[in-house]
Amino acid sequence: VRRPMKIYFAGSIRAGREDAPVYGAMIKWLRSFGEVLTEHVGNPALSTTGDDGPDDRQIHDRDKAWLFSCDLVIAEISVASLGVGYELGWATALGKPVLCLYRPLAGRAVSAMIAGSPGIETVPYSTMEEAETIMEKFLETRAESTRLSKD
Ligand code: 6IA
Repeated sequence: VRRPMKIYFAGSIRAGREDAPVYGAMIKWLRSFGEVLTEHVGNPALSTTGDDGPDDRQIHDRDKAWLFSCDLVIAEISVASLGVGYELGWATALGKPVLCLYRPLAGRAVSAMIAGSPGIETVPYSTMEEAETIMEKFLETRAESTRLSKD
């Protein structure tokens, strides 16, 4: 019996919400492939300071549990975020397949700890259509390797 794939989507929250609509579009597209555990990342109305919401310890513990239980991680890293980098470190340590997407910007290069990690596929894109093609290829390859490793 195949359960739906669990996808952990990572994107900047306190490091800046200017790409929230991009995260939202990616999450919406990813929903047809599986369960996206972190849908709030794409919510443009998400408050980043938090008054009545969960406290930081609760956010950390819940996200860490999702990271442990996910099948793979996809991150949009055009807006560089400490939290996303931390999640990517854990994801690679846990052996999860990781895809990082970014829009190349003049004068800014992706951290060597991400671009140079053998456990992370770091791929540039410029249009949403391109991003979808990259994500689809990644998801297909990962679904395939999951099947193969079960035989
Ligand atoms: O350092 P950053 O805040 O940019 O880190 C963003 C990453 O950390 C995302 O990929 C999330 O998975 C995780 N994260 C950070 N803050 C939150 C959060 N806050 N809720 C869920 N995941 C988070 C909600 C707002 C809160 C302050 C009330």
